Amino acid sequence: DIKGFVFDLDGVITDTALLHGKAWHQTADTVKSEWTPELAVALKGISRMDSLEMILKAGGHENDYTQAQKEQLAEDKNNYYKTLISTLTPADILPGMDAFLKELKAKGYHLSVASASKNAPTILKGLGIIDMFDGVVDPASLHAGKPDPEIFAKGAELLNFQPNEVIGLEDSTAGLKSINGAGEVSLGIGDVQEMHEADINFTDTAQVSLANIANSSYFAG
Ligand code: G16
Ligand code: MG
Repeated sequence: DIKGFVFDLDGVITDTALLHGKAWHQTADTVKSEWTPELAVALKGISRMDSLEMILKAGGHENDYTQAQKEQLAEDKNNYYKTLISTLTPADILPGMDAFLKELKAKGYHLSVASASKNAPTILKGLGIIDMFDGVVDPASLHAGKPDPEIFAKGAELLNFQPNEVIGLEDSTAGLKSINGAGEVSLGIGDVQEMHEADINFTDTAQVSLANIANSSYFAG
């Protein structure tokens, strides 16, 4: 029986990818790597330092910076990103997700967040929904980020549920691998092709509801 839901944040609850992209674009310009839409997609769900490495690599600059310089670049990105997320309000919750969260709370499900973002609590507060969650996984506590199963396993542990008692929601392939590796039911939001490893797939957040989940081929098929 499903008792809880573990939510990715960026791309599932709100679209911070646009804001991450804006900030990383500036970093890419600084280090003279080309900023492309493909790179923006590849960074979804990837931790801050791993994202920086991918941006440096894109321009062949991975050996041009010391560790201290890399940490400074990541800090500069995060400072700019923090000014961007300071403007978030409940209006920035993705379509359908506010109603879905309310539906889950009304039915007594327990909820947690498995985001790679160290800024997740700030974002959830801005969106006005932090109180709906029983726990937020601290990404600083992880040995490995997505696609490793650890973050979604911890999301279920926070709720004291077994992996097969929760549904994990994700919009990134790295995140889906984490959910599947943890042995949870995976719900992928996005392109069918990109989300083909998901147990349940919806192309848009607006389609996510308990009724549509129950009617999916995974549960009703
Ligand atoms: C998010 C974004 C990633 C970002 C990561 C870390 O993951 O998708 O692009 O690099 O968080 O964010 P921060 O720099 O704020 O710690 P998720 O897991 O919420 O999709
Ligand atoms: Mg995401």
